[in-house]
Amino acid sequence: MLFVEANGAKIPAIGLGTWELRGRTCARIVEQALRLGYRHIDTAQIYENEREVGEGVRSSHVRRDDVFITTKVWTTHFAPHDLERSAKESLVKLRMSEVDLLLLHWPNAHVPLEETLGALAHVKKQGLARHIGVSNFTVALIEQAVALCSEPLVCDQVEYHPYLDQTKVHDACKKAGMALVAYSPIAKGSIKTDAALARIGGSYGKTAAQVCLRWLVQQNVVAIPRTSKVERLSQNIDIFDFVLADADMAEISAMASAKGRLTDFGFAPKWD
Ligand code: 1BO
Repeated sequence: MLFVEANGAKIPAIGLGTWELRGRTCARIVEQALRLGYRHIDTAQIYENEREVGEGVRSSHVRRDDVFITTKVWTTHFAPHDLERSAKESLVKLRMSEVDLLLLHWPNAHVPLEETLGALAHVKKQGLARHIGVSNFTVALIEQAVALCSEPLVCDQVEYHPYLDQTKVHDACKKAGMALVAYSPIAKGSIKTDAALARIGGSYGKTAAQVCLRWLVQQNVVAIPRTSKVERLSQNIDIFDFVLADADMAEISAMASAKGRLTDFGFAPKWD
């Protein structure tokens, strides 16, 4: 497994995303993923599965220190006391003494960013999170956050796949020494049937989804594909034995379109 290093954090390049995985399915898939070699699990308070993620980690018998766990604070808990309480609640549900990475899940214009970041940095200093970062932040918000936070931010977790151009956000992350973590990296499954990616994969003996994940990792991006199918788990980490040629990287990068974004909400920021 490759790692992406960012402001002191060493993040496994492929993680398991758990958005919309619930109950027994979630616990079982986390356990299976760890048994297959995953060392990075991504959850969030709003996913309502932190308890099951913790259960899956324990039943895998992989040492806690060997697993990189990310969770996220929901936007209604951005006032300083709420943020600290929320982080503690997540740890109780996970049955862990700290997470490896704690993120602000989405920007919230109704709470001053400086106050929220102050609380996030405080939670880190208390030892509840080894690293902190943000999610769904635009370039302008990344720049503000970096200027306001007393502790280093290690990533911006955003939607990223070949159909969505994230060059500006990626450049802002690089400038700040932060990693870009890609959620929905196979575009909610639509990459699997992409003819161009399947053709490229043919010359490497890989599937379209594997080519897509390799394209992300080869840009030093962390990807957190979600699946509830065990056979897909193995395929999604079987991407470290080939290298995409420059021409293939460029062809995939040219697929992005203005309509590529799949996750948007009324409360989202004005995207770059
Ligand atoms: C509402 C959750 C979006 C992805 O984490």
